Amino acid sequence: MTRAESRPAPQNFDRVLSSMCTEPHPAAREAAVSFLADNPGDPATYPAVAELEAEAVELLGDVVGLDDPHGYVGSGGTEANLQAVRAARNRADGDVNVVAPESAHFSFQKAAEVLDVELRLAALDDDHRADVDAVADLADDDTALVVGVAGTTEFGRVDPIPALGDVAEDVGANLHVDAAWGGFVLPFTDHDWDFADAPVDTMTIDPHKMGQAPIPSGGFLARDPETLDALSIRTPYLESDTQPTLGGTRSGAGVAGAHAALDALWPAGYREQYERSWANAEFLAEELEVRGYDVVDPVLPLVAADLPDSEFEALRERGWRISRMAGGELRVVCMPHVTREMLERFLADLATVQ
Ligand code: 0PR
Repeated sequence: MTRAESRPAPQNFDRVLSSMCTEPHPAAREAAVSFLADNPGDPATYPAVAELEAEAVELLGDVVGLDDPHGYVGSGGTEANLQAVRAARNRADGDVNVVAPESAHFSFQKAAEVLDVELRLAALDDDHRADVDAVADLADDDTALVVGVAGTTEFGRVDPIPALGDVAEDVGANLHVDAAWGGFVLPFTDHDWDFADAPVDTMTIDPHKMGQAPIPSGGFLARDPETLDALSIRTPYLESDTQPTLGGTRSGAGVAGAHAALDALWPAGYREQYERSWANAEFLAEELEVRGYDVVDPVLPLVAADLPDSEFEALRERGWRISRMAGGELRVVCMPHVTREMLERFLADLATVQ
């Protein structure tokens, strides 16, 4: 066998229920391949990809209710969350803290460690959302950033963003919304979550999750140019003077892929996808309930349910890519590649292991 023949094939998505990533839109895949060698980190040498990035940021602004967005396409949610913490820290004086709900993604722990900032985690309410009183109790004059999550990683919950904005204003802190996963479905719901709904300063929204862009493609957005100024480092030997990004050399594939996905899908394609995903989540939640499982009612297209270990293991043995949350619940993320037929096959397999 040659080395090429023995090389593992890329993941087939037919049984992937555990991922917040998905197959890229065909136009995004094609754009990514053609921009593989372009470096958005050096816009003077690679102006075409820089233009695509500026357009992608404008389109992301439309998604999140921001007329004049400032930001960039980065490596993903971890980088954007870290940059939000960094911008808030750089704009404040002295030792600062960040207040986030316990449901916040673990990337905030990485950010706190890298930036040497205290992270205070607030308790949740009965529906897995940030408890505003608990956040207010933890926030003080040294709080540089209050974090809300719009589409939590484990249960797909939406924190009360406007109320968190009030807390942030009371203590003079920035408000960051982590919509890494939820950002491409929330525009089609009634939730208050974006720059138009609350005094949001910064936001994470990842094209490489629900946005159907290839990996790596993350979004970091800010309301004010001063936020990017607070992140900017001088770049003496490049034609451009400063860089607000964390990465230096960055992925042209990610930028071009994000641009192509947004161009093809915003808004009608994303709306259709949201409606399909939501219908699938409701279907799965109902079918699991009928079969006697405890289901956490979905709010966005993500279903969590209790599943005995033996059944979980048996399903994994059948090739289902499923995962458990910290509390032990099975989480099924109704991503674009998750079709009704796929869920029906999953339920049929579940019946045989029950
Ligand atoms: N913010 C939220 C709300 C997230 O859910 C995630 C990742 C991040 C930030 C960090 O984003 P990056 O991973 O892009 O840095 N949430 C997914 C999760 O933990 C990541 C993931 C994606 C995990 C695909 C597995 C997988 O197959 O579930």
